[in-house]
Amino acid sequence: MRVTIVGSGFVGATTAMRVVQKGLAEVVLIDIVEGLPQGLALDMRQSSPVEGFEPRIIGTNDYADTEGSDVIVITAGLPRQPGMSRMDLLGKNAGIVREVTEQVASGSTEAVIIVVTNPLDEMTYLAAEVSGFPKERVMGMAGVLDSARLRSFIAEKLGVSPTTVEAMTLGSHGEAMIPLPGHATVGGKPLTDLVDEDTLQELYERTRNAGAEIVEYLKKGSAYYAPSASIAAMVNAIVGDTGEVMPVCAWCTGQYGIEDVYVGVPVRLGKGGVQRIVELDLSEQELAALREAAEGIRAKCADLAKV
Ligand code: TXD
Repeated sequence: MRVTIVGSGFVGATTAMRVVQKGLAEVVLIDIVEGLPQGLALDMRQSSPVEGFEPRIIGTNDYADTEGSDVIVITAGLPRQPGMSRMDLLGKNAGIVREVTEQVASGSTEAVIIVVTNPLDEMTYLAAEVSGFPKERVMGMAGVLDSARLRSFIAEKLGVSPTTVEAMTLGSHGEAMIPLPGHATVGGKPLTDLVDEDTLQELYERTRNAGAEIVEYLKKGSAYYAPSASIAAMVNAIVGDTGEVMPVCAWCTGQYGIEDVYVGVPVRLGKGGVQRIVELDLSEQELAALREAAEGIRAKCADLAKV
């Protein structure tokens, strides 16, 4: 199995490290900056005897080296600066995502693409359009991260291990995410039995702003440890054909009454990408919010034609 990671910045590099360290696949790390992916890959290879991993990792600036990849992760682009919204990034990153998708897709026509670059939903749509790949082989990473953030905040609030917390968010990435209180559990107990409504809202609010909270601290650049962990979980599901259900930015074809648009929904992830969109029992309110998020994304994707 071969995974190409386009963009060797913070998210790309930490993802590469996680993928080889977990032994999931060999990795090709590529960037426009000469020497950067080569240096990082060399450094990571030198950690292999200590960490005890075997997969090959190379760094390159040449797309010929990425040929025959099974999974392509697109992280190339500019990260948000303090005060910058994800939409501010649209124009800048659309050009980059268009260019890298054209180059990487032609040599790996059977690959599954995971888009990470922001604004996530729109960049996922763009990569699908530019690659011409079947939509089930192009998806975006956001829901796993938003859900992980919510799960970690719940665990902190209740003073329990984060491994005992299950929760899922759907919809658009970030500010427009939709938490599903009815599907959140702590040690198997419904979250709604353990915290009051105010606490629930406080947890959701913090999750919505989680990316911005980190950007404010870091000043330069945005989060990468939780994002790369989330990407690696998706790579694991695809290369290992695990069939795990995860919230992913996926192309809907009528599920939840939503058609022909990318939006965050639970999917069964495995060989070949999105194997099925899972239709959960949602409340009227959640369903309405999901449809609204989908229409918001549809409108922003139409803006792509103008940039
Ligand atoms: O949940 C999510 N989807 C996200 C998204 C979570 C975290 C970060 N998110 C977005 O990922 C973020 O807003 C950015 O749009 C991307 C990458 O974030 P990262 O923090 O890794 O940014 P860096 O460190 O600036 O790295 C970007 C790299 C950098 O090395 C550039 O040289 C490279 O992208 N780059 C390119 N590589 C190849 N080809 C081209 N054209 C190119 N342009 C820039």
